[in-house]
Amino acid sequence: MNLERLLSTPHKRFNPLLREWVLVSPQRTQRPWQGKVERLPAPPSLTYDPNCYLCPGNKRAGGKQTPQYTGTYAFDNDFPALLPDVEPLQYEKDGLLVAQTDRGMCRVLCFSPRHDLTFPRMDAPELRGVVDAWAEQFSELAEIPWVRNVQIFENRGELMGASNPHPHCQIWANATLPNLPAREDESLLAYHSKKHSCLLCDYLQLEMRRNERVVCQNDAFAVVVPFWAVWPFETLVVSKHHIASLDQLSPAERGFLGDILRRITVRYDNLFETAFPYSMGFHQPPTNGQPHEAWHLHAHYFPPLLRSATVRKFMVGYELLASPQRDLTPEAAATRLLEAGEVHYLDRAPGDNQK
Ligand code: H2U
Ligand code: ZN
Repeated sequence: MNLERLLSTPHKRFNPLLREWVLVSPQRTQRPWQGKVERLPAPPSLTYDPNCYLCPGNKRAGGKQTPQYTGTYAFDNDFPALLPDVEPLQYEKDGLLVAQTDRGMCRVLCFSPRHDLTFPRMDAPELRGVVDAWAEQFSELAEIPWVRNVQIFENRGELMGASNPHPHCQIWANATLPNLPAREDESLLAYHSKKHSCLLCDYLQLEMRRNERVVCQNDAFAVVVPFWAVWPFETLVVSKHHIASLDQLSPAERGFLGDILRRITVRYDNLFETAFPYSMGFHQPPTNGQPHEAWHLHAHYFPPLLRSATVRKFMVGYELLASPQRDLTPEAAATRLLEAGEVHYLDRAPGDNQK
């Protein structure tokens, strides 16, 4: 059967990474909206903000001093969610009340000393510096014997809960596998043992052949709106080569990673001519010193905006009680992202409509 026949009718799509379904309701995109209208803050205009905890030379909330850094700057989170020295404790009552301590570390990585700079407007050396810092942080944390997962993630924008507009991400490393990396791990391993090939290699080949959801690509990475996307403009960044983690990237591939992330974030900003909010992050294999044949480096972007800079998708009723659901089809979202172009709207000359 042709996908066309599904595009105007309610249907379910399967997410092979999480092994769950998403409900797609394309007939519903025209529904009226009299609900919440978001007010996005104006992006910072100053290169240095004396009140920002992350600007060079300023005092942080915990009292420590941020140095006069010039490139990227990583530091231990002053308010960490995980602690490295916790007593190992287990609690269990009849298999119903189950708890245990988890050991971990949290870091913050500033992308740039410039308060007003965002990922889509960084130049190639600046982007390369961020990718190098990610790879370095991953390697350093993965080498700690008790660390099993290194989660690199960025919350961009107030709407996604970022506490500060200064360009930065967070890195949490802990001694157990969190829910979603654990589910991906199981799915990737199950696929690999059944088909003797890699789920994401096979998926990417399929997407490249069909060219229905590919947004952009370079020599080493491609960005697709996944067939099973939940968020309206969700994307998946997949390495073209079968590599498992950031530390395995060649120098050239590090450049290509910076390039592809800049290009997808330019497209995001161009969609509604706004600093497009999202949560993004990498998924990499468990850091247990084992080879991970089934694993394939990728990043997810989960942006909440739906039809304009002011109307967001809510994960509520049906999503909380039954299953994720979307109206806009992933194919329509990919077309919108393709049309958004790769010249950042703030960098266009006045009167220039070129994208
Ligand atoms: P988010 O913007 O994604 O919340 O990340 C900012 C992190 O920075 C947050 O986890 C930390 C917060 O705990 N932080 C410090 O460690 N020191 C500070 O002075 C301010 C913020
Ligand atoms: Zn700042």
